[in-house]
Amino acid sequence: MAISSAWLFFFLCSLFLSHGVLELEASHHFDPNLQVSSTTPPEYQPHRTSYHFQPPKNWINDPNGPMVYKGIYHLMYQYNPEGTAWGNIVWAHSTSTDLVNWTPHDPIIYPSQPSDINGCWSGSTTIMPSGTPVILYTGINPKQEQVQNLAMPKNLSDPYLTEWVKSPKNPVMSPSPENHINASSFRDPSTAWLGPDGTWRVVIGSKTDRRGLAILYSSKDFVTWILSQHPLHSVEGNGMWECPDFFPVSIDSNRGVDTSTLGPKVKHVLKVSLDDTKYEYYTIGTYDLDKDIYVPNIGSVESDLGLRYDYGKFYASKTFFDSLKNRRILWGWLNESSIPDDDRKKGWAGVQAIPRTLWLDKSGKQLVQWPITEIEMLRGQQVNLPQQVLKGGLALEVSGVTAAQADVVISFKASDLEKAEVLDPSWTNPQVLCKQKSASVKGSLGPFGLLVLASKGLQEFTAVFYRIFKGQNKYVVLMCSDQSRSSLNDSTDKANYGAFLDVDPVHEELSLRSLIDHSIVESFGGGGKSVIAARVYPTLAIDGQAQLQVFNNGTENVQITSMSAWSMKKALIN
Ligand code: DQQ
Repeated sequence: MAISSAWLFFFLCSLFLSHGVLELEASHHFDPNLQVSSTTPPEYQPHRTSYHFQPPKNWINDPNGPMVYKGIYHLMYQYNPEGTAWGNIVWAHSTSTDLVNWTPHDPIIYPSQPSDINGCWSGSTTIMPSGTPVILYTGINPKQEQVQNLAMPKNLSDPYLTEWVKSPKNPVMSPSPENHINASSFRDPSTAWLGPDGTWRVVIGSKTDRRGLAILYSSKDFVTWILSQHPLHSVEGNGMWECPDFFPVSIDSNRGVDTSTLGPKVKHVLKVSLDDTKYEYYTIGTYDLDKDIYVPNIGSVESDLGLRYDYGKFYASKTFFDSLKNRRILWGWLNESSIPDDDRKKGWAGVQAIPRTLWLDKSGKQLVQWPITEIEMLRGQQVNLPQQVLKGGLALEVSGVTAAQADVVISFKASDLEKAEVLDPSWTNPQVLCKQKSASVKGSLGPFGLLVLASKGLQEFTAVFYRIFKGQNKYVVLMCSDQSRSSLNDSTDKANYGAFLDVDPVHEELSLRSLIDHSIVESFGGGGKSVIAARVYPTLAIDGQAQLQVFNNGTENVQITSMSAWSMKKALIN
């Protein structure tokens, strides 16, 4: 551990270098050449991940139908077997006994009948009361309409469920002139839930003009579905809702509950993935089964004023109830921030975030997420820093860990809170604030946090940090993930991400955990109250050349109350 002399260099350089943000469209790419660009990925790949889920090659996007069946975890996902851009989509399939190491199987759903001949898009699994899983997924029919299809396992005694059969009744839900459903915006069935009235309900993402919709269907037998008179919920102005997820959370415990659980002990969560922005929002509210409507709590909204699972690059997520360990687990897709041609050269694009356990915070105001504990089985060599004061303007290098493949946990305590900068009331957007006040912009209480995937001379680094501001009646904590200096490759998207963190620095320490995996920095602030995932492509800070530092670029001292970092082992993935 040594005080980094490079810190001053980084700070001075940053005054002169541009922090321009190149926003890449995070949507599916449609380049026809890249849709069939499959090659053998090069042997040496500094950006390939070691413990995040990905197939050996090609494009992946949304997680589909995650579940546990007969003790085996299943993950299906949108996959292009032929190229490194979105296209030719099938449901690829892997299984695991620990959610960390994964075995690949053949795709289970691919175009084979009229109702999905032009594509097998996202969907979900529902576990029947008998224990049998069934899949509802979106198919694209010969008229390019989006319809919903049903599939069942062929052999229930096979815990790996490698073969599935499609219902001869497909499609089981379709747009028509009578039902006024928009045929090009009708997709991504959720996990269904069963009411005490013996009726199944499911929501499908849609829109009418600019109104985002969670269209509701009901069924007694899971085959014949009836469109409800009204959606479960809808909001004017935010466009197409993709991948809706609707589930209960316990109000007095961290334990997950089955998707059909109702009653006074639960609140409900509706998450929507906004096609327009490629961000996800969730609300917490109340589900009235008799009226079949969901009403978000007052102030809980699907917009930038509302809550997100992740304030970085994270999309098309889906939860499932893990009946083995009574927890709800969240999967989400981390898209690339590189240009499609770089994806073609490396032979793959897209990874899944580390599965996260998710529950309702004791305040009832938001969800909390934490990496599944199983991931800790990969922790190897551990390094700790002793408690100490980190003076303003200084950085410490943490040596002895594989900094490109690590799990880092740190806590800070700030004492001179009265010296915090005053929060301008117009600073309401945390991402904009993190863009304006990047890691190199000196403050008073902050920026302090981690420099990860840092090169020796700090020509490259990703900074994950906090700033504390004095708000009107309380202190406000800003969490940022600053990618603006993450790579010397200027073609990548280096947008900064930010979130406000609901932690009171007067009484609480500020904890931060970052999972670093070559081209992924997944950071959990305040024990998982705000989460930011980023994709970065260093050119110097790779493998053994990457460094980890703790830094304080504020004028005031902060205390490091605890810090541990682990080298992470490689998982056996596909
Ligand atoms: N991806 C799928 C769609 C979904 C979108 C297609 C979200 O079903 O709406 O690959 O990323």
